[in-house]
Amino acid sequence: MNRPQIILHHYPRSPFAEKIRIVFGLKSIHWHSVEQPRMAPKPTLTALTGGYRRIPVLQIGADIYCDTRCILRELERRVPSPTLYPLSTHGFANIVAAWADRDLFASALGLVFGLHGDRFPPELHADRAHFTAGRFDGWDSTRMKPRIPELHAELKRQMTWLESILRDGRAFMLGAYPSLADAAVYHPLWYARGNLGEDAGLERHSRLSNWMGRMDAIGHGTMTSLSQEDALSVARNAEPAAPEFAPDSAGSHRRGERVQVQPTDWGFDPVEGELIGIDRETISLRRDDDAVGNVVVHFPRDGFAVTPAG
Ligand SMILES: N[C@@H](CCC(=O)N[C@@H](CS)C(=O)NCC(=O)O)C(=O)O
Repeated sequence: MNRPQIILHHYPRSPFAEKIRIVFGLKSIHWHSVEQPRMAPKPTLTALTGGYRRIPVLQIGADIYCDTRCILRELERRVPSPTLYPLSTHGFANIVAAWADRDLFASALGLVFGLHGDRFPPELHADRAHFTAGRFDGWDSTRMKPRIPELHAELKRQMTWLESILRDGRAFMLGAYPSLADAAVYHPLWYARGNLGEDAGLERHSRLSNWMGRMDAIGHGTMTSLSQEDALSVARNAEPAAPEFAPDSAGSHRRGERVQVQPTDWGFDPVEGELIGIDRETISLRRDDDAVGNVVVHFPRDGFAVTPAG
């Protein structure tokens, strides 16, 4: 039987994409890489998603998974071993990941934009200003510059916490095996190290530096490049799978209603479609698109708002 292609839409320098790539390594996954621009417009990506432009996006046939939380849930379902939640670490791993994706990422990003904002082209600054609609300052180098000392202190404090977790000699954040917590802590530090070098201050935390070395060694699995056009035809030639939803957790939402789904933190482009399912973890919308035909777009509940379309 042919295994469905696992396609990642991403760009090399994206930290959230690195969170997924390292999980490909952890699970020894063979995947297809579609490189997308780091700024809007991203016409092939938004043809698949219906407007969502953040990176990364996972595509499996005509199923489109937005946001790393939703992507990882699907990867864990399809490739359960080795698990992202070894030895019942589900709750801890998710809590650490929520902190890393938000707080650790915000200090790493703020410091990169504060220290090196002038390295980025004006178009990128304009794009990120639109992207955040002034509600998240991390990508704003003018606002970040005066905060550099505070951001340095914050990142140092966060790295000290992580160093102290590793003090008992454990190999990974939650014990002997790598988990979601490791992937989530890794991506902001990978981004800080890649952009700030020694200024990131990792070398001053020897256990954390060694842990980074162990994470680097995990790699990205094996990868084949795919063109944006080929990814669109994969979607056109596939039918969306029929997902399962947990009963009794749809709240006031009804299957079949037209809704809008929108991130609540940054990148507020809404996606409209027919609600085909919703539960505590996932929101799934059907869309019919001229370029890609019938697709189902999946989002996590966490960090997304669902409202009636209108
Ligand atoms: N919560 C989202 C965050 C995704 C995110 O913010 N990605 C950044 C790149 S690392 C982005 O989309 N930046 C704007 C862009 O690339 O156009 C996730 O977990 O996927």
